[in-house]
This record gives sequence, structure tokens and C-alpha cells, in this order.
Amino acid sequence: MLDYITDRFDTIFRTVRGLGKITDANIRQTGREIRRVLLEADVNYKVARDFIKRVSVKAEGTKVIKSIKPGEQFIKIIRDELTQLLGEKPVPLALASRKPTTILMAGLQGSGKTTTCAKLAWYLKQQGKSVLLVAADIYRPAAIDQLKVLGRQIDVPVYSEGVIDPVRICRNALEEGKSDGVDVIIFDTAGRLHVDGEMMDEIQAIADAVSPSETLFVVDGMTGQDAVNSALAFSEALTLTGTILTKMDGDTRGGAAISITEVTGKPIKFIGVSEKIDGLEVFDPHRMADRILGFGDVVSLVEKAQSVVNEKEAQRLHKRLLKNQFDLEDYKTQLQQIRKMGPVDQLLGMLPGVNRKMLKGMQVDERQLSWTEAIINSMTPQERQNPHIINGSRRKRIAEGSGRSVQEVNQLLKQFQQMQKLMKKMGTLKGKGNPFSGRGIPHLFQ
Ligand SMILES: Nc1nc2c(ncn2[C@@H]2O[C@H](COP(=O)(O)OP(=O)(O)O)[C@@H](O)[C@H]2O)c(=O)[nH]1
Ligand SMILES: [Mg+2]
Repeated sequence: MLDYITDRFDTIFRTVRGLGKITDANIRQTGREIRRVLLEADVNYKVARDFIKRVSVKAEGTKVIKSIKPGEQFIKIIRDELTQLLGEKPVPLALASRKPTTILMAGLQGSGKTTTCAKLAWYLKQQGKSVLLVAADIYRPAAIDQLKVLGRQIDVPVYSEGVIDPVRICRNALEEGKSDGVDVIIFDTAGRLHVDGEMMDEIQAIADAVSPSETLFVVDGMTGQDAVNSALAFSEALTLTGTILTKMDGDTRGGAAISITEVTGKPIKFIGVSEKIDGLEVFDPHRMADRILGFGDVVSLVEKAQSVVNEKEAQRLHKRLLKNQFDLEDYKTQLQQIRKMGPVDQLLGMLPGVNRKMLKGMQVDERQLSWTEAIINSMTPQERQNPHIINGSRRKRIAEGSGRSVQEVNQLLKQFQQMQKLMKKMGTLKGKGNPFSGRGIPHLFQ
């Protein structure tokens, strides 16, 4: 996500960090560089221009203040202004005071409406809400089935009447949702390849019929300025209440994300980060600014860890660590938890200070993790608990059993030994000053 723009900001910041003081010349120079990066990322030129202006004015204001690290202060200004540009604070989904809350999805064909309807239904279901999905895209025969399949997957009912007037479908669905007492109704509508009058008329008629609590504009986050243009067309026809940017896991340059809030005046509410049903994140301007600027995304990392790591298990491991009882069996458990969190290079990319360029050159070999697991699997429980008993002939047996070489077995044992030594030292510190201790984070990340 956002590798391109992050790399470019990284280069700019390297220069800015080294500034002995802030001067007119370096404000201008940095402004020019940021402008170039933003335009290359396909940010709307007015948005880019105003952004540079605001950053420059603020930087001007700090010229007189004696600061220990002028460069850092300059970077903070850029970060604050970018956060502001992205909307400052997360804006939660507006739930109606009287149910049902109605959510209308609008956007071009292929932008990700149907997928996002299901993701949103899943998200709301997780929060204990009952949801009804409505299939109002009657133009592509597969669209109704697509929603039905997704609905089945997450066990959420899908209202459909086949190919009849979509406005009628939506009106009927609203009635049914009301009488069933569902909390939220999500309307999946048809999109066209381009903005056209007929489509706008139809979605306007649907909006009139159901008076949605939220009208969300779904847009492909990879499309840059096109996203902004179609957002404007849709907001002329409809009273949009927010945006959902999809496909942010792709090779997006960030132009849509950076421009769209300022241009539409409406907040980004969610971003789509995978094709899967749980690939929806609540949008947070602060976090997004940090992602764009390459300051890492510790919050996402922690959330990810918390979602897959069993809290009790983590505490058990933590205790064993402190008591210096951590063995290869525990090590295996941790490896499995890390693997559940997803591709390792993606995780590394979320850590602040990890240079993406470096990551690109570095092949993070996922297979290493499975090999390590295979080696541990080939050990007897006794060996896992007491690695020191693993002598030459045992090593040979383990190597054969796991299909790895004796050298690899040796290496693993050596690394584990080193880790144990380190743990011993850490154990005496009793986790002091450790921000993650007891929070269910795999300890290999500490
Ligand atoms: N990688 C990725 N793919 C997505 C995301 N959202 C949607 N898609 C894919 O985009 C394509 C179009 O999505 P669909 O929901 O059918 O779009 P619609 O025509 O607007 O209803 C499908 O292949 C989806 O799997 C996302 O956040 N990430
Ligand atoms: Mg669709």
C-alpha cells in the first residue's frame, strides 16, 4: 500500500531532518519537492497547491522560534497538515436513532460496491447488529448471485426480487426490514462504467424512496484524480455522507485518498484493504497520514496481533518467558501466531523506521517459517522441552524426519539458545519499560 509515495517522502525527509535551521530557501525547496511528489501521486493540483501553501505558512511561523531540531519540527508540520487534509478525526458510521439505519451504496461499476456491502454487513454483525442486504443491481445477472453468495458466507439475509424495478425492490426491502426489526439495511446498487444520466436518475429515485441515513460513495482507491471527478459527479446528484476507498491494498499512489476529502467535503469512512470479507478498516486520518509518510503503522500492527493472538495463550507464554521456561514448543506456538497474522514483509512494513526500499530488496522467505515449524514438529516432546539433550544422532534423526538439513537443525538450535540467553536478561528486567508487555503481542516483536 502506498509504497511509491512513502518512498518519495522518505527521501524528502532525509534532507529535511538534517536542516540546521528553517529558512525561506529551504521552505521553498521542500515545498517544491512535496508538490512534485503529490502531483506524481495524482493528487488534485489545487489540493496539492493549497497544502503546500499551508505547510509553508506554518513553517514560516516557526522560523523565529529557536528549536533544537528544526527539521523534526518541519516534518511535524507536514504530518499535522496531512492529517488535517485527510479529515483530522475518524467519522463513525451514522446510525439512525430509530432503526433501521439505511445505507445506500453508490459508485461506478467495478468500484467494489457489492464486495463492500458484504464487508460492511460483516463489520456491523461483529458489533452485534442485525443486517439486511438488498440486491438492487438488476442489470448484471451475476450481481444478484454475487451478493447472495457473500450473504450466505457471513450468514446475513439478502433481499432480492430478481429483475424488477430497483426502486420498488428497495422500497419493499425497507418495509420488510422494518417489520423484521433489523438494525441496518444496506442497499447494493448498479453502477455504470462511466457517469451517465440514467444511472444518476435511478440512484436518485432510490435515495428518495428510502431516505438513507448514509449515502456512501464507493470508489477504487487506485484511480487517483478520476476518483475525485466521479465523486463530484455523484455528489451533484446525491447528498453523499461519506466515501469508502477500496483496493487500498493494491499499488495505489494515494492520489484519491489525499484529494477526496478536501474536494468533496465529506469524510472517508472506511478503506478496503483486501478482497476478503474482513478486508475493511475504519478510516483514521492520523493513521493514514503516518502510513503515507512512512512513519509506520504500529496501531494496525497491534490490532492485527490482537485479533489473532489468543490473550490467555500470550499471557501463559509471557509467564514462561519470565520464569525462563520458554521452550521449543512455545517457540512453535509463537511462530504459528505470527504466520496467522499474514505475510511477514507486510508486517515488517508496518513498523516505523523500516525502510520500504530495504524491504523490497530483502526476500522475506515465508517458507523459512514453515521449515522451522517442520523441524520442531520432528522433535519429541521431551526434546522440545529440553533442547540441550538434542545430540548428534538426534539432530540427524530430526533432519531426516523434517526433510531439512542437519545444518538447518543446528542453526535453529543455536538461534534458540541465543534467544534463551536474551530472554534471561530480559527476564531480570521484568518487562519494565516494555510497552507491549501483557498485551497479547507475540514476544518476538518486542
Ligand atoms: N484487492 C481488493 N479487491 C477488491 C476490494 N474491493 C473490491 N475488490 C474487488 O474488485 C472487484 C469488483 O468488486 P465488486 O464489489 O463486484 O464491484 P461493484 O461492481 O462496484 O459491485 C472484485 O473482483 C472485488 O473482489 C479491495 O478492497 N481490495
Ligand atoms: Mg456490484
